[in-house]
Amino acid sequence: MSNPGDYDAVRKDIASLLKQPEYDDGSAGPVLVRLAWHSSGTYDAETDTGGSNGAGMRYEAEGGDPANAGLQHARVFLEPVKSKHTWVTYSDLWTLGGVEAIKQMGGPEIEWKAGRTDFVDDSKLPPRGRLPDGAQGADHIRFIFYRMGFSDQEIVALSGAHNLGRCHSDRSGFHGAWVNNPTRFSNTYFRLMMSLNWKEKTLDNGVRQFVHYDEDADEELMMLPTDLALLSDPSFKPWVELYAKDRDRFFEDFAKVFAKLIELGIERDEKGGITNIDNEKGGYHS
Ligand code: CCH
Repeated sequence: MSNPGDYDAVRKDIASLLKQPEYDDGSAGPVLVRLAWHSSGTYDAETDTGGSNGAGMRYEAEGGDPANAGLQHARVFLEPVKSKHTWVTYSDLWTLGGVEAIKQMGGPEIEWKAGRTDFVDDSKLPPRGRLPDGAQGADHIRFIFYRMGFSDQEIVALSGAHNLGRCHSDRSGFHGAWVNNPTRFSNTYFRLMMSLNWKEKTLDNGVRQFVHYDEDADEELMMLPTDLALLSDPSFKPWVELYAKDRDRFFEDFAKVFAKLIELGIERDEKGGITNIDNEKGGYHS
């Protein structure tokens, strides 16, 4: 147990659980980043619904969305941190988990603010189907990310998170990692997207993705149809080119846009206190 508000103690415990020799590429980091993203990425600016507040993924309506398959691993990894620091809310813990994992994997420092609550405000519940589908193209990506209020530049910067982790046949149906070292944050995803020769492949389960095989590498690399849509779209492409050649600019832009992602749906006063959450309206208690 730590003192309520001691987020440095929480960060330390997140950092020390990242090493998981038995899991994937030996790190819980990538799946924690995906948890932070999926908990926030349900936001709809027009109706002001969805977003990280409320940690709705604990319940079947959101947690059982097929788009969230596999994220229970991330939640289980974080559970000992929650048991130790009982005062931290799940919604703060899940967003901080992503931020701390990115930092520990060599990525930028991302601004993170506390204060999310675990009350599920029934009037803000997102319907299923708000997260992107990797089998689609540029129109779909814009439809999903414009709904949250992101620009083309921000969409490309955020997509750079695919430098981390991998696809799992039993979760999304896609298979493989985007880069050879998927537990190190860098701009390699953009560099490989531009420099390798990607070939379409239909997996045994019928899912279509793009692959590159190099004899010297341990494993075939992959790209989703949505990843390569960034390269074929005239407004996305210049950002892919910039981030492929300017790592520092990518880190800077990624840090800004990830901070924006995890704040979607949250309004704060000058002191950082959240002003638009009504605990009284909560439908469930944590
Ligand atoms: Fe992603 N992502 N993502 N993604 N993603 C997957 C895995 C990760 C899409 C589809 C998939 C973002 C945007 C998109 C991560 C971070 C981000 C997988 C494999 C699919 C499919 C899931 C599996 O099988 O386990 C699509 C489509 C889009 C946009 O169009 C954004 C934005 C972020 C974060 C900023 C991370 C990290 C992973 C790896 C997870 C892991 O378990 O290793």
